[in-house]
Parts: sequence; C-alpha cells; structure tokens
Amino acid sequence: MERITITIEDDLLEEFDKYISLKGYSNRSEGIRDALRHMLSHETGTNTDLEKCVGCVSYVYNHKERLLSSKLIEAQHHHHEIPAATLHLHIDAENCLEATILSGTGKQVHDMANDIISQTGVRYGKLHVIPVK
Ligand code: NI
Repeated sequence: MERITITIEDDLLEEFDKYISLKGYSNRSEGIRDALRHMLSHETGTNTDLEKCVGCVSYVYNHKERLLSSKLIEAQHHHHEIPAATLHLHIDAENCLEATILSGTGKQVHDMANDIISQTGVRYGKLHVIPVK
C-alpha cells in the first residue's frame, strides 16, 4: 500500500467527513478507497466497446473561472465529428449546469465526455450511456 497526500477544499472535506460518518467508515482512507473503487468500476472503461450509443454528460462549472468556458468549447470542437447538442442552465451568478447529448461509438462518447469532465474546475461530471441497437 502507498501513502499519498491530497489537497481538498474545506467545504468538500467537511461534506465527505459527514458522509463517511453516516456510512460508518472508521477513517477517511477507507472512505476514499471505496469512492475510488466506485469511480473506477462505474465511470471509466465501461461501455467503450459499444458500436453505437448515445450518451448524456452533465456537469457544473463556474463560468467566471479563467479560461474554463473556452476550454469546454474547445473540447467540443475537438470532437466536432460527433453529433452533440448542449443544454445550458445559469444556476446562479457564477455557476452553470450543462448537459451535452452525444452520439457515436462507445469510445467516441467516452473520450469526449472525459475531455469535458476532466477539465480543472468542472464539478459533478457524470456520463450516462445508452446502447443503440
Ligand atoms: Ni451560464
């Protein structure tokens, strides 16, 4: 086993501590290990072999964060061969919710969703994949 150091916002850590206490974890490490297992089994590498699928990737971001809006647009243009439509909701003065609907092979849909979700400042990113027969 390896020991790592991570940096986390106070409010996110507070929320995490409440969650693990509610779930009965004896320490943060076990909670983080479980969160990682969950993330790895449900979000990456799944459904990438589908020949045809549609996907919906949803995420929240702060549009005032430097360069983030243009990086997200850049990510979409980078995958311009994939049919996509985005719904944008202004949550409050700073935060935006976007839901982008994609269509393509499993790999195309996952690659584009990952390019969006992995941008620094993008929160609550989630991809929902629906196979098309
Ligand atoms: Ni907005």
